[in-house]
Amino acid sequence: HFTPVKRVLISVSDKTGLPELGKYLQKAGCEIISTGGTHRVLKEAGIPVTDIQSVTGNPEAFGGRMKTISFQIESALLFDREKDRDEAEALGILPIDMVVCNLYPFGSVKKEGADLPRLIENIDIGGPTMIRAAAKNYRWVTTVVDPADYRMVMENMTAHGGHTDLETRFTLMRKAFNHTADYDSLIATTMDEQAGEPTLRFAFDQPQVLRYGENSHQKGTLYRLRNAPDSLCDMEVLHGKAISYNNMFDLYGALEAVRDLKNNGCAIIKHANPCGLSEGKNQRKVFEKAWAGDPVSAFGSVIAFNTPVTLETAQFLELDAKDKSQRKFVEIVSAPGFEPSALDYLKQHKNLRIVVFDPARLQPAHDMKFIYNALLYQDADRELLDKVEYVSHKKDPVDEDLMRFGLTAVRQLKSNAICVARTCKDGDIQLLGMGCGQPNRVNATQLTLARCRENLKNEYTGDPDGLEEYIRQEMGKAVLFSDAFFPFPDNVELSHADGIRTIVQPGGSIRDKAVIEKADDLEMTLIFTGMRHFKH
Ligand code: 93A
Repeated sequence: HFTPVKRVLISVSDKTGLPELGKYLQKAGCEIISTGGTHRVLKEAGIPVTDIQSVTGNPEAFGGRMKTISFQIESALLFDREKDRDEAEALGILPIDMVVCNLYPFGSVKKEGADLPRLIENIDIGGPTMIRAAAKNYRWVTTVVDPADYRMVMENMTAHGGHTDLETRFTLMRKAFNHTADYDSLIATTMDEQAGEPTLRFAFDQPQVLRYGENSHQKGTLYRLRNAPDSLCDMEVLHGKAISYNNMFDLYGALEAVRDLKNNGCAIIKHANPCGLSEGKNQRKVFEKAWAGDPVSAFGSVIAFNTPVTLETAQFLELDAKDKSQRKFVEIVSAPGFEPSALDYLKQHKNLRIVVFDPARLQPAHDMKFIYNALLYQDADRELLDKVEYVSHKKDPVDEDLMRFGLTAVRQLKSNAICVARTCKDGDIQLLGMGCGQPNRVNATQLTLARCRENLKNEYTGDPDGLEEYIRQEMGKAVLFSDAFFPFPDNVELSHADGIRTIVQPGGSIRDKAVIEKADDLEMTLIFTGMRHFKH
């Protein structure tokens, strides 16, 4: 399974690490064959090189379009070292044992905005031909397409007395075919773009088999988008049980919810929806406020912070409480980092997944849903609002931070979505209630208002007779947000009945006028953002 590396063809556009590799091969006693530019760099490093032309028997022609493409080179890479031995000898073909090749930089010139002729000039033909020939013959030939692999290849040769092993050649062969497939995909999609008929070609790799899919009768796997600079797959799991399908989806929701929050932010997620959300100066207090958003649902939730977690914050979970019923069990705690003492504290819970991921990294460009062999594709919903389009006559201003917070929350909730947010006495901002995933918007409003009432009741410490008044006062200071327009004035009336005085919604209904009139009658402030945030 070991093949000696005696003759090596090097033809690279990216010259990174080339002299080091050349020197190593020279020392190992290899003959190096090389094309024009590569030849020059090797020669400057004092490495003897066989000119490609002396092997092909032809000149480099047509401005470099014909360098390696030839009967001689492809034969030397392709012939079966057992079956074709005599034929190769009769034809005077000497084997080439290793190809080191990386391609014309089509991707980089595209990024630079190259025009079609320049793009075309940067389509490599000879390189992929050699790479594919060598990769096909991996039983004998080593294919190296990435300068990052030079060290590994040199180490492999050193370990095996100048030979490479079959397993390594197989790995490099897979990499080679993926490399040429990616390269051709990029060319094909670029040409489709040029024709105004854009195609999508995504490749996913590094499969991680999950415990199961959304439910135990479904299989589930997590794949990473190949060559993406960053991915949620790159999160660090410091502790706990294996991550499941639902965990991943909820974690994405948690990170999205907390990404655009200011100061210390905390999101508590159930079924991808934030049932608790808060931002403010003190992380522990913010955590408490998020938890108070729905203290029942917070059990078994996925939680994300946008700042490193302190011990004080972690201790809110009371994982060491003597009375076990007081311990707050959650599925995941994710943050950009953890104080060592906080980490030790959280590790007390053996199943809790502790994840390191900074939500600021989350910059999704794509949003996709796979529906029966069809792909629904759109840009990710990253915007909040351009400008406020309409403010009713009352014009009670909504604080800028509360506005951003409420819109962030309602954008992250499944439609139809309503939520109420408020600025607390200490300046922190809190999601007071939410209702989402309802076909009927009135129901979403009812759920939200009921949750707000419940939460205000929970926090109220005064005389029972004063509760209603307290609720009205607090609701009056809060703001109700809707992800889409109100088709009828009914939601305005409902909100008003529970003390809400300010509503933010996109507007755009044919009955906007009736909705505005109702708000005016009830002396409420109505703000239109002009931007809908449906989420399915
Ligand atoms: O124009 S090509 O498609 N024709 C060829 O025959 C050929 N052989 C190698 N491009 C060809 N190459 C490519 O040239 C390699 O893939 C590599 O990217 C580049 C190296 O050229 P140089 O050594 O002259 O810098």
